[in-house]
Amino acid sequence: MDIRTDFDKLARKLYGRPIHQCTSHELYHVLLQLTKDQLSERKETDGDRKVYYISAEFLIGKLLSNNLINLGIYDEVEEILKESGKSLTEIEDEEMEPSLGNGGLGRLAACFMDSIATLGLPGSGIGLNYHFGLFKQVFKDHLQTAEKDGWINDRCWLNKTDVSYDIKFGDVTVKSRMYDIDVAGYEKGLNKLHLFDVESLDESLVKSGIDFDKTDVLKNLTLFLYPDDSDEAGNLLRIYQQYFMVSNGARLIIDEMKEKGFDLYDLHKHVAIQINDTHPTMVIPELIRILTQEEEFTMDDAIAVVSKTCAYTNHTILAEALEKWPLAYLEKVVPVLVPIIKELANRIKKQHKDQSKVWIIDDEKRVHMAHIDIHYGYSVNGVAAIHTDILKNTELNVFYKLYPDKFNNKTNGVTFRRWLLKCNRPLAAFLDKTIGTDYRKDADKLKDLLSRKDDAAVLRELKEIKKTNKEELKRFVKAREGIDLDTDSIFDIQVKRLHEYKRQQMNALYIIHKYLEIKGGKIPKRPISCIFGAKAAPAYVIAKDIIHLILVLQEIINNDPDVNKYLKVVMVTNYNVTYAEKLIPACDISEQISLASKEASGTSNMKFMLNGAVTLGTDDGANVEIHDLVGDDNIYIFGADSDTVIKHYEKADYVSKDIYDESEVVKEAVDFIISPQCLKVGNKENLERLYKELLNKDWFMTLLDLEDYIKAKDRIFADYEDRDKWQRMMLVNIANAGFFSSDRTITEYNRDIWKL
Ligand code: 26V
Repeated sequence: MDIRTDFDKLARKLYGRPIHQCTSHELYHVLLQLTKDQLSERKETDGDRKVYYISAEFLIGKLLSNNLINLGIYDEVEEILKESGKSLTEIEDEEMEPSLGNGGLGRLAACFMDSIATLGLPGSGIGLNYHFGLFKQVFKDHLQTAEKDGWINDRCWLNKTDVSYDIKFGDVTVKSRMYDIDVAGYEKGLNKLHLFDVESLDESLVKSGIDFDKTDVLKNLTLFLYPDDSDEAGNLLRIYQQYFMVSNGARLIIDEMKEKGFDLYDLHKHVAIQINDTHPTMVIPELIRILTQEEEFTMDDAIAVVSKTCAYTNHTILAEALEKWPLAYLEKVVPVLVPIIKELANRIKKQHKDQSKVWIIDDEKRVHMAHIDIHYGYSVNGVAAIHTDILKNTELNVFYKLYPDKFNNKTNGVTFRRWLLKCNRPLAAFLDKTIGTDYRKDADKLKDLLSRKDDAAVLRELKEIKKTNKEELKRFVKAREGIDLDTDSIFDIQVKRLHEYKRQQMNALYIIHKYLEIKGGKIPKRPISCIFGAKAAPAYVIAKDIIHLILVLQEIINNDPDVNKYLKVVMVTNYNVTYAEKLIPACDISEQISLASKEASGTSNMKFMLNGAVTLGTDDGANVEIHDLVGDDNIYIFGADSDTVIKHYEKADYVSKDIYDESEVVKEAVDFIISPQCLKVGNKENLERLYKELLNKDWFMTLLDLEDYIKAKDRIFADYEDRDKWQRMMLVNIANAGFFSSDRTITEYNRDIWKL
């Protein structure tokens, strides 16, 4: 049967009406069902060796369009809807986006699942079924507030399975339930994302905002992703979550081994477990526990087998983000694991008596989760070349000396299905027409575009596509934020989690600088729209202050008739995958301005590049590799390099106040934060705290790079006026983006680590 017949039949069956008489709400339901039926016709990819990608986050985004693309029925469905006077975009609005991730790390896991499926590799994702995900960001009085973000209903992609386990904690036993989401590969392949939930969960525990009783684990365990960990109860809950995830995962893996008739002593021959950051680290002691206590392995055998099965990916060098759980917390939540962890720790301590840096349990009785992974895993990888180098040479140097062969780099990637074919249909159609469709399966083929870099018609078309996408974003922003964007202005966009090291505050200081310049009569050649999207962790005070400053600037600048013709500021509400899909194709300038050495990779930099934006960034993370690929002429790099920054930290010789005192431009911008104008709109407490932080601490060296940033930004704005040059830069960036396909990344993981 064909799609048209199935679609119509299903509409009549579910709603007793033909397609053209159904509402968007009804049609979403019909298409969900139709797609699920199609997915169920694909056979799950299987094999004698399988990877399990365990991650606390899978930021999957909406799935309808993506599934339609990967099933190869998008165009047909779009056509059928069009004939009935409906649009797929409207129908997509009916889908809820699950916010099962914080940012890059979670989105990477989702891109990896897409590539694993597309490449036909046997592999499952293992994670948690958070009912309210992260949080929904709402701005009130120029401040971020958090609300719950529900997504689970009878119209979501979850399929209930009959897999359930009893998970025993120190004080309570919890019954789990596994839910699956099908992950379709492009044209072929089907894999499963397994999300574990608590049977006894009680959503009504959440009263106002995102507050809830943190002590009642039976009812709260999977309510939220990373609940506020600023207090002990929040921290304990994270440990409950992590153990719940890995214990379910370990049981599932062992059950699948047994079902296939494999010997558990051969676990490492049939299974690779990729540990996504340290959140799933307890899978190592948990597997050892199960094998020794339930399967009669000796400790030596269990450790040997598990160590050959688990591989660890590091996603950050920030010390505060590397998990160290107090042993006392683990004793409280997972007492059964503590003897195993102690045994693992003792073995290391005995081997490395004088090297306390590599111990698993430190003098303060804290368990260093990454150390478990490095000692008892067979692979340690960073996520971009510079990041892996810093791990080897600095942060994890003692471990690198012990295990040089374990360390390897896997530069991140993004799936081109979502970040090109889905989010930028005009560009995909243009590429199909200009270089053929091979790039869809072999991203390197984008290079064929390079031969057209002096073709005026091609360049003109690229410009028109950007304009179309800017108009689309303008409509979206108007509807969501009530703000008017000028599509002739330069769209300068910074979207990512709010963190001081990512330096949204530096971007804000530039905006102040430009505002003051315009007020002083220096009018830019072309209007500029500065767009931000970022959520701040609810307990991260300075991050919320930075959001406050941006919202205050938005209010002042957008309402100043002298300025708003030339400069606009938009902080979009509740930035998520859906918003990213609108922002990225419309972007001219991609802001990637982290303090060099601190951004492990970044992945929005890759998405922006692929969609024809030009990077303005520091030599950090994957920017370094973008720079290598496109050359000096097609990227704007500024600021101190990572060696300089690392030296400043070593010598502790960075004093932001000195820079402030020496530079009039810096002083003027920083002082504006506590100017009467800002204080009239914003809160004294928030603004003063941020001002003082910049002057007295500035741990992430914002002021160090500010002047250079201003210069680079003025240079990039000037170059934008050379329209030919700019369009050629767009083309060169798109053509070189093939390296950043997650298909390439997963091919490398498989070649070097999983060997499926
Ligand atoms: C976590 C936390 C939590 C506590 C407070 C401070 C803090 C700071 C950073 C983090 C990041 C945790 C790991 C993470 O999300 N890393 C991101 O992983 C992406 C995918 O590899 C990568 O592109 C980003 O550069 C990296 O920041």
